[in-house]
Amino acid sequence: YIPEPKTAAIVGCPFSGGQPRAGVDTGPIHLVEAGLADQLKGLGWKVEFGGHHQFEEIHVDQDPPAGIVKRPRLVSQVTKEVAQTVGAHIKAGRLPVTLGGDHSLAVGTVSGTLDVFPDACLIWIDAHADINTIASTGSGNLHGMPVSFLLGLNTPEEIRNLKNPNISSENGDDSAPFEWVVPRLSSDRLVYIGLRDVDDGEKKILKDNNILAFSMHHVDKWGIAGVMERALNHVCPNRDRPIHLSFDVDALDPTVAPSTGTPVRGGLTFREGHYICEEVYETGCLVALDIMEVNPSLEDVISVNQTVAVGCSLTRCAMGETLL
Ligand code: 4U7
Ligand code: MN
Ligand code: MN
Ligand code: MN
Repeated sequence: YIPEPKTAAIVGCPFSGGQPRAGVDTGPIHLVEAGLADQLKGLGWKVEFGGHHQFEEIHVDQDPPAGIVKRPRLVSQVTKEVAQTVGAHIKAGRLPVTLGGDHSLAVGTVSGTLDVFPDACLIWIDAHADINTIASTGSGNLHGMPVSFLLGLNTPEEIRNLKNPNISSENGDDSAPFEWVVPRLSSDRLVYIGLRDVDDGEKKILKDNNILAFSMHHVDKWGIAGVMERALNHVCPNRDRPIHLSFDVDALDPTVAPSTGTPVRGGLTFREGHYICEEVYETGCLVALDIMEVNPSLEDVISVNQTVAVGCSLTRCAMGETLL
C-alpha cells in the first residue's frame, strides 16, 4: 500500500473545537516549523504540503451545546472537510499525515480512509478510548467521542437530536451534525494500545462490542513487542489489510510528551511509542497516519520542544526511519 514513488501529503489541521483548552490548534504549525516535511524528504518521500487547512468558523452563538455535547456543528463541519481531504489524497496515491489539533479530527481522517478502503483497520494509540457516545459522555467534549461515530454506536435519533431546531444553516442544509458520517468501521477491525484512563461507560462499550484493547497493564505484562504482535494479528492477520494509525501523543508518558491537554501518568516510554510506529511501517500496510493532541501552549519551552520533537520522530518512524 505504500505509494510508489513514496509520496506523502501533510494535512495540517489547526483545530481545537473538540475540547475546551486553547492552543492545541497550534500543534500542526509547530510540527511543520520543526521541519517535518524535510525530515520525511530525508527518508526518501516526496512531500506535498500546501499550507494548513483553513477552517470556516461557526460562531459559538450559532453552535450551542446539544444537551451536553459541545460545538457539534463546528466539529461536524470541520471533520467532514478533513474526510474529503484525506480521502482525496489516498485516491491520488498519497499517504496523508494529518497533524492535529484535537482528536475529534479523527472522525474525519478515519472516514476519509474508509471511503477509499472500506476494509481498512484502525490502530488507536491513546491513554483514552475516545469511544464515548452521545449517551455516555460525561464531558461533552467531542475529542473523547470520535470512535463512537466511526462505529455507528449512536442511534439515528440521537444524532438527529444534535441539530438545534432554532438554528438553520445558511446554505439550506437541513442535515444534523455528523449525519454525513457513514459508520464503516467494524469493531473487530479496531485495536487500542496504551489505555489507562477509560470512563466506566466506555469500559462497558468496549466489553459489549468485544473490542480488543491493550492497556498499560498489558504492555507491562507482555512487553510492547508482544502487544504489537497480538494487535496486528487481530486487525491485520495476513498483513494485507490497509492500516490507519491514529496516534494521540497522550498515549506517551507525560515525561515523554508533556505538552498535551489530557496527560495521564504511567504511559508508554519513548521507545515503546516509536516501536509501535516502526512495526506498523514494517507491515507495508500503512495508508494514513494521524499525530494528534500536541498542545504547544501547555508547559514550558523545553517541554513544548520535546513534545513537538517526539511528534516528528513518531511520524518518521511510521514512515520508515530505522535505527540502523
Ligand atoms: B483524547 C474523557 F472524561 N474520557 O470523554 C472525555 F476523561 O483525545 C477524556 O484522548 C477524553 O485526549 C480524552 O472527555 C480525549 C474524560
Ligand atoms: Mn488521549
Ligand atoms: Mn485521543
Ligand atoms: Mn488529550
